[in-house]
Amino acid sequence: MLRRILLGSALILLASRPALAEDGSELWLRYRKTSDPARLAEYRATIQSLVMHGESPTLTVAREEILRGLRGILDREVTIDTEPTRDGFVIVGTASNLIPSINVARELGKVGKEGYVIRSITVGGRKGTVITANTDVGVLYGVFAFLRELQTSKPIRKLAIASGPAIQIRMLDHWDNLDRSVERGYAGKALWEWSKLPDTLSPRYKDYARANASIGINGASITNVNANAKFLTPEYLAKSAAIANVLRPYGIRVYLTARFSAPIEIGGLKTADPLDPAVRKWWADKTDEVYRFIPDFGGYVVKANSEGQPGPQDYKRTHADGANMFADALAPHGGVVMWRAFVYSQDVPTDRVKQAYDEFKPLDGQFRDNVMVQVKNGPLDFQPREPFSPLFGAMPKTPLMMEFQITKEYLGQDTHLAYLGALFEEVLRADTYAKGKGSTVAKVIDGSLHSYKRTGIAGVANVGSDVNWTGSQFNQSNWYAFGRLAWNPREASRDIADDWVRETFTNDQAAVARIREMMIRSREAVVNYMTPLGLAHIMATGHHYGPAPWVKLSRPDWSPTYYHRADSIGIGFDRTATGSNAVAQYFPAVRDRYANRKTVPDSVLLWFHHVGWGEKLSSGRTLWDELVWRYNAGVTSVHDMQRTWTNVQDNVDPERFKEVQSFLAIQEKEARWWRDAALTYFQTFSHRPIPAAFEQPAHPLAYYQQLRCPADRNKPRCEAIP
Ligand code: GCV
Repeated sequence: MLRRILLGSALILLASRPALAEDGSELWLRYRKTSDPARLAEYRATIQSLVMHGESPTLTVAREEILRGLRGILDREVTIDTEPTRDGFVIVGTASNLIPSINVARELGKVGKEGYVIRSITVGGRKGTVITANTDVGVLYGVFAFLRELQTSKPIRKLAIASGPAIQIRMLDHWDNLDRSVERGYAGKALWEWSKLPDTLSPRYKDYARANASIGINGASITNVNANAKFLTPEYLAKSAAIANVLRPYGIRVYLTARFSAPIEIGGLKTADPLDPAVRKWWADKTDEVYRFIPDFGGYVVKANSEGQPGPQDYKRTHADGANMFADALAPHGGVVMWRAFVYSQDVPTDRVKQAYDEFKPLDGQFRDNVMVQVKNGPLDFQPREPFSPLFGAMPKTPLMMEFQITKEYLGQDTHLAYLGALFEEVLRADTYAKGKGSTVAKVIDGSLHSYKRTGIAGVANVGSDVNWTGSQFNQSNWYAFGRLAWNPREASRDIADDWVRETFTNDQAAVARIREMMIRSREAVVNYMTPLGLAHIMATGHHYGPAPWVKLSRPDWSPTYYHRADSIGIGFDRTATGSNAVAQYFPAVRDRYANRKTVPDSVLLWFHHVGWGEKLSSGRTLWDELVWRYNAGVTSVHDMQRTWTNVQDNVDPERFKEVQSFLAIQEKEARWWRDAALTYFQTFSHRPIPAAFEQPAHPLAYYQQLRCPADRNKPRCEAIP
């Protein structure tokens, strides 16, 4: 009787204990108990004790992480041993911390400073696993990689993994402001609580560092490229230093954005001329001061003479003069300057997409060794699809960094589901033909094509103060995919999505496949319902959220009409020799393919050509019908995504299931809005009907033109959209 009463109260207790909230805050580091019983038995047998020698802040966090991960995944504690004296040991450490009988020198010789080796081994007749590296941070990366194997339910009895990063600097660029607003941020406020720093350290800084280290990110530029000189004052350097102290054990270096006019604004000088000795001395002294605060400071990221930012051209100097001034200040400390190539001006009469190449290509060879030129993936501005920037391959003497945008400024921001792994992969695999076939963009940025001594890749961060970090559950996958591709730009985005789904949601085979395929197709869905066939920049002015292809501003280079050029004859920007000839900036094989109407892929057709409404495309449809078809395909894809998500309901926790479901509903509504707004507008030029087989727009053009959709996610959305 007593037993029954006790049992009963235990049940009540269990029932009343709140379930662990699945709010997305744990990202892909959830470390839940392995669900497959056979796999769990394998893990418990293979992982019984942890042997870990060596002391350092990085090894301490590696130990913390492996214990935390194993506790969750195995659902029990592992024994801590000093020697591998039993089967199922896991020995972790740099080669110098391992016991001499473990010889992994050959593998370690191949993985570089930050790489790791994970191998199943036998020591003194005992079976176990070694996680080792040449450096402490390599060990940390190895720990995360091992935990990933477990989280993705891989067999671990015969491990033989050796991996090192292909790119040296793998960083996030935060566009975070002093007031905690985030330029193009859709996940709440900035992570950095400037007013509380340096005395208060949010626990999120450490979780941010863990998440980054788990995917190999080793740098963070923590301030907006539209820079504020105040960040370079001692008061703010102390705050940045406090952040750097938290990130350091995780192998992450802090970078800051440098406002070109800082010598005037906070230095009391009359000029910021990069050739002026007083200015040069000011930057040298300032940089010495930065290193006193942050001894392992990575360097500066600079946006100059771009969108109103000050720069060397204000003093009739070149971008090389400007970049070299910073480079000289940083060189004694081993720092680098990342000089952005995102420059264009309405005063330059050429096609905006030509301007970065025209400006920077002639400067190849004029930059100091510690200058890296940071180039956006496409020649315009992070559109749902652009061809790769022609600068890739064109500057063999200057290390070019890739700049991707993880925050989806032009791809539906927080609510629309668009897996960017597919976009990143498309760009990285694009062939520049700089040195013949196979000269991919990946080979440019990993340095192998031009033997760059420095290599780097940056992603504009999508993280903020939201509980789920990124504004939506699926936006986490873009942070994840960026890190994974930064480590290995040749990895398939599909495999990365597979891992992410397993770590984030479920290991159920069928559900994984469904969610993964939904992700893979999601980017093309967005391309189709926003900017199919190579259209670009037809988003609403300013916030860039909804459609506004009709907008014509006093600045043509910000005007949708400038980009789509629709008229009674057709649509598209002629960038061939009969137009702006931007296509000539590519190497001949690419140039000829894009310039020729017969060979240009449909995906970038209207980027390079003005095409008649009635012209036939490869599908056999006229351009107009193809446009209608694609816009509708985009909407249909979102319906498919909704169906897929419903089908995995049983495999996903209710909290996150609901959130994703509600966002998909927004996406469906807004995909139709995009389609109907764009088609009713373009129809005023084509004068062709939307074939009867397709859903007809619910409203006339004037209705769509008066809709306003605020950028701020906390304001009401475009509720009136049918
Ligand atoms: C930081 C786009 C964005 C701007 C951004 C700029 C850049 O134009 O809309 O917000 O400014 O790119 O990359 O510098």
